[in-house]
Amino acid sequence: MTESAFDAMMQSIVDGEPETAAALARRAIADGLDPLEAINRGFVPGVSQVGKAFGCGDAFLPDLVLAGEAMKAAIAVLDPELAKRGKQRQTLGNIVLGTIKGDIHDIGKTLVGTMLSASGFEVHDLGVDVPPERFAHKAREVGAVIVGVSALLTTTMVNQRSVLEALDDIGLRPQVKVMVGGAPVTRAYADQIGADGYAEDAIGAVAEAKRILGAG
Ligand code: HCB
Repeated sequence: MTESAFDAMMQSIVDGEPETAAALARRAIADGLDPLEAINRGFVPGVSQVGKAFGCGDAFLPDLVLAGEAMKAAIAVLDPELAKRGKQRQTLGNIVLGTIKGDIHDIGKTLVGTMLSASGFEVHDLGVDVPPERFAHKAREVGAVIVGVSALLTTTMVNQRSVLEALDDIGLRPQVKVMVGGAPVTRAYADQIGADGYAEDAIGAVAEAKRILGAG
């Protein structure tokens, strides 16, 4: 796969073209490219570029929406391929995953879920805008070993702490571990709120989940 193919993937996100993004994803699979490499070297640089432009006023909400839709179209093609590669592994435990209350960003969270299930975890994805208590009750219902909480906004990352409190309220701390992530979240922030783990990306989330459980 040439650099120009990765550039085309990036550009399809910047231009907000779901059909082009999906076609490039299909071609990547046909060419035998690792789907994760397509995501990390092709498509993610596109959302990063749009995010930066939005941050400094050079792009607007419709650009963000279109970039998100193009990214989703690419991931929808690559996702089954990622899952296929991780099939037939032993179950490492149940993980409850979701994007925190007030936040509807789900692309990264979904990717984390795919990689975790491809690596042998049973993932219960609660979706977006999830209240802290819902994470806790689902964790109890499925006997989760880890709760993964995503936040993409500085205004919603503060709610990640409430998930720890909600788990504590129903007696699930410290046995149920909490792993946080999302663009504004850092290891220092995770430590500050008392989370057990933090990951910068989906691959890191798998390694971190195993580390937390001592299964690394
Ligand atoms: Co959104 N948005 N957005 N957005 N958005 C961001 C996040 C900004 C950083 C853009 C900017 O200003 N530079 C910004 C947040 C600023 C801030 O708070 N500091 C922002 C804003 C402001 C907003 C709105 C408020 C805009 C508005 O309405 N005025 C609004 C908020 C809506 C809401 O949630 N209530 C909004 C809306 C949108 C959409 C709907 C248009 C769209 C989301 C579509 C969707 O998700 N279905 C969107 C998008 C696409 C973005 C950017 C461009 C990309 C996000 C993304 O998908 N990244 C983003 C800019 C950016 O992040 N660079 C921008 C790609 C994925 C793969 O990365 O970081 O999500 P990720 O996930 C990684 C990683 O963090 C980690 O692994 C993932 C996979 O590698 N990880 C975990 C994530 N969760 C984890 C959990 C774990 O346990 C472990 C690891």
